[in-house]
Amino acid sequence: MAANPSMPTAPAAAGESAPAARPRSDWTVAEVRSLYGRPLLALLGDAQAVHRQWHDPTDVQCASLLSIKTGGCPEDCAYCPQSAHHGEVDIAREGLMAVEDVLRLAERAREAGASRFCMGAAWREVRDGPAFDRVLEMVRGVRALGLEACVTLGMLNREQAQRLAEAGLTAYNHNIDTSPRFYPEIVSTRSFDARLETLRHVRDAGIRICSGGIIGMGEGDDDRADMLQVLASLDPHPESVPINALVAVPGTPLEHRPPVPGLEVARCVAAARILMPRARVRLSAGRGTLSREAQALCFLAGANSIFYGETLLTTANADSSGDRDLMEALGAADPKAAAPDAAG
Ligand code: SAM
Ligand code: DTB
Ligand code: SF4
Repeated sequence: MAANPSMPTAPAAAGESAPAARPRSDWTVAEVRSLYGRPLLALLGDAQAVHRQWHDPTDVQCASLLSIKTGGCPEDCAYCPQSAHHGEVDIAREGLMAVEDVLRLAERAREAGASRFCMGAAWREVRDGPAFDRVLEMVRGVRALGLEACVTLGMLNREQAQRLAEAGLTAYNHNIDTSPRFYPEIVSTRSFDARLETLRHVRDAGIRICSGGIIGMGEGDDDRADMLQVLASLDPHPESVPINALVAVPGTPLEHRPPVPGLEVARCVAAARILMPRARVRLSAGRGTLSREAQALCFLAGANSIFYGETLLTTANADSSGDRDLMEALGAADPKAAAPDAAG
């Protein structure tokens, strides 16, 4: 069937029961580039319609982030302050945190209104042993607090994904970061395909996928479109899609990149919403430099999750009291009243 750029769904296959339509996973590069380049007002309008069809527009999930192992990472990701390759970055390296300390912070995040707790480690990959066992303990503890648990630990093999699933992990964050074409300009120590392989292990273990990327690293609109095309080709789609605007950290090779204009973030969010209608699209890093109005536009474009709390992993996040004011001004539902997510 000929594809309509503003039609995110394919008709149900013969014999398939309701819902009558399922999201498409067969978007071509040309289709997505054309969608991405549409006039902004038309794109935003369609994204808003798709968003209202699949989601309660007042529902914005608050996720809290914690760096459980900081700095000294052997990978050379150009954007990342935690890479050991960027010796000029002012960062305090920290070993893996104790389980009790993590759970205390998770409890505090829950009291502040977070429903998901995400833990990040500056590892290239998971290695079996006491450190991984400790992370599994953290996952069990976070789940026991009634929170969704997400971790981002680098590459995983099949068995490690299975062990995370058995510990009750809700989602695994592993970003593809950018387009396959631009990727080698940003990371040289691992391949784009290796990212996809870890995502397959996560999916096969029955864990939800959180995967997105970063804009503002010097890529073009076609790279942004191609990144979304890869994500939207995963079948099923990632349950959550973080859209990060680069936080240009002094001492990293990307330190002089200018901030991404709010309208460009909104365009990327809108395209992600149309391509992956069921996903939680998370307005992630870089939100702190967006105006309230630009953020409101991103929520209208279909963003329905934020990182909430004073810090991201190592950099400052948007101010929490400002976030509470913003949510109130927008009429978003009180996150403290929200039930754990059914899908994202
Ligand atoms: N080491 C693991 C990995 O790379 O998968 C997990 C931690 S890593 C810090 C998690 C993600 O944070 C990266 O994939 C990247 O998309 C995002 N990130 C890191 N530094 C960033 C920055 N300066 N600005 C925006 N996003 C960033
Ligand atoms: C994601 O996509 N963004 C978060 C989370 N997943 C792990 C990380 C953002 C990191 C921003 C830079 C920092 O604070 O170190
Ligand atoms: Fe390491 Fe992850 Fe940072 Fe890359 S993004 S340097 S893998 S912590």
